[in-house]
Amino acid sequence: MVTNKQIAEIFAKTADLLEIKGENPFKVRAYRNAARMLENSSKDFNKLVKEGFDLTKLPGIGHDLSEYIKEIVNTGKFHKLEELKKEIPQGLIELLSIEGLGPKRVKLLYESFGIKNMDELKKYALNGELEKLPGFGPKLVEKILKGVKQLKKAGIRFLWAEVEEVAYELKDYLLDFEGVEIVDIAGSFRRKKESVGDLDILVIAKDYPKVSEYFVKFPKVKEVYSKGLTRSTVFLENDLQVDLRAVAKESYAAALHYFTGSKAHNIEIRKLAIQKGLKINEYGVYRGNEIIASQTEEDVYKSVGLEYIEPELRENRGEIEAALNKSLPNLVNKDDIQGVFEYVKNTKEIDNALLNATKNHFEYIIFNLSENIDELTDYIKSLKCEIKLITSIQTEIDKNGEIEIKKVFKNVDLITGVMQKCDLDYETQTKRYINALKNPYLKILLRPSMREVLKKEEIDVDWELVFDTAKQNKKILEINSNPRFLDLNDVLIKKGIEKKCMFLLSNFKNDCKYGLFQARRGWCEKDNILNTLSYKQLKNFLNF
Ligand code: DGT
Ligand code: CA
Ligand code: CA
Repeated sequence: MVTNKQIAEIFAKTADLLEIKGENPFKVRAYRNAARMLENSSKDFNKLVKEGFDLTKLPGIGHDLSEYIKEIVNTGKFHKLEELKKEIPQGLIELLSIEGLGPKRVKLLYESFGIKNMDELKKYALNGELEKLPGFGPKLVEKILKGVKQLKKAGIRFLWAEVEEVAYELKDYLLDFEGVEIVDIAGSFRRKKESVGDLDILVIAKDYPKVSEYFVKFPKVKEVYSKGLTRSTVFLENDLQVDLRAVAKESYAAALHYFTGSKAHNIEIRKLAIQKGLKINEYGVYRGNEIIASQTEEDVYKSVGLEYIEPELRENRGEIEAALNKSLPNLVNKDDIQGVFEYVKNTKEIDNALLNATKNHFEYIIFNLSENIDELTDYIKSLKCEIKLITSIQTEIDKNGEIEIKKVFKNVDLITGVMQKCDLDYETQTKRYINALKNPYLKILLRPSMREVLKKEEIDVDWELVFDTAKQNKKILEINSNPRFLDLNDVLIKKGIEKKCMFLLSNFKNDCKYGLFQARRGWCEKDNILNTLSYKQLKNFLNF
């Protein structure tokens, strides 16, 4: 359901972006007027559209505006705004959320200095250039700087892999302190979410004030934001926020559960507790005033009638129903992996992959080659080892969904494919995917949705149909382990699993751990992952 306010916001945003773009002021004003009209109207536009009411009968609504409102009610989106968002740099749009900066000023900043994002804005604010612009006094510049700082703190997210090292370093640092018994990193970090907003650390310690003193002296702390009796917050050098909380021993399981989240998961658990006449909060599970579960998280779940739910699943995406029905997935583990898929570009990378596979006792390696193919296939063929070596050639898939192979290669077992970047509409793009997945030569689709974590959304196609087609044609979809891509994402993996698709967990720097987290967040069991098969099973499945 779309509210009047949401429609108004879409029009107001459209007006802002048109103004930044320097469009005709009349057009800009028309959108602003439409926004105001919607906000002040006592009519429910969502309802009117759904009832098929002719909006042009209302004062001040012409044919165009009526169509726009219908579009927004029916699709939740406005194509003109979507187009503008593509045209105008994202950073420029973000500048609008800084207090004191409207579209006129953002436009002026862009035209005067080419400022396109917060970092550039900050630079010009600090070097004194900003104050030279008409209307930009020292007060405004100060306000802008404050706004930049707040927004950066509120808005930035980090890749999980980007905070991994410092997170564990900080954990070890805390554990080193006398009297610290337990340290756990909870929050999205524990749920292995591809990106994290901040770190939520829990400690059990004899003397929390002393631990807190020690915590803020961690060498990578840049700024101490607060230091309280049970909670302290700092910012690290890279602007990552870290919250440290002291927890009493008797509350630890409940606290760990609460601060692991997600919030949506917690809310559902709390509802279950209420149904059972219990109360759950970060201090414990209570019946009346008595704590009834506190030793482990298993106890917390048991108290509300559930099996233990792995942190990766705690997103309120069906895990609670599954735990009630005892149908939770048995998530894939690192130990289930029998062989690896490696992107290799030269013989050194091949040697590395071989060493790594030997160390991990893997049965086979699939080498994915995209360049120097003749040289590398010869090299692979010349290697003498116990490990079974499989070669795949990476092809590009063109805008029609056809694979491009420049020549016939010898000693090749498999063909993989990546979609070339093509701007196509939803229908055409879907057809292209379907066509590619029906190609008898293609076995594995790499980087299936072309996404980038925090940067680029997955491609917009009919995923249900794509998964159905992949399943019917026995095509494999990659779960890419590069923490920048993690393609497919967790939500799509889960959809694919419901369609019984098979996924390949590829390696990144000789390791698939980030992809494994993603696979687990997408509810993958062992049987959903191609490279948990033995070599014999694999050969059979892929038919090479
Ligand atoms: P992030 O930091 O944005 O990547 O995501 P989280 O999940 O780490 O969220 P954060 O840091 O805001 O809070 C940590 C956990 O604390 C969260 O996962 C669940 C819990 N929590 C926070 N606020 C609330 C709340 O209002 N209600 C409930 N039930 N739990 C909350
Ligand atoms: Ca967090
Ligand atoms: Ca937090």
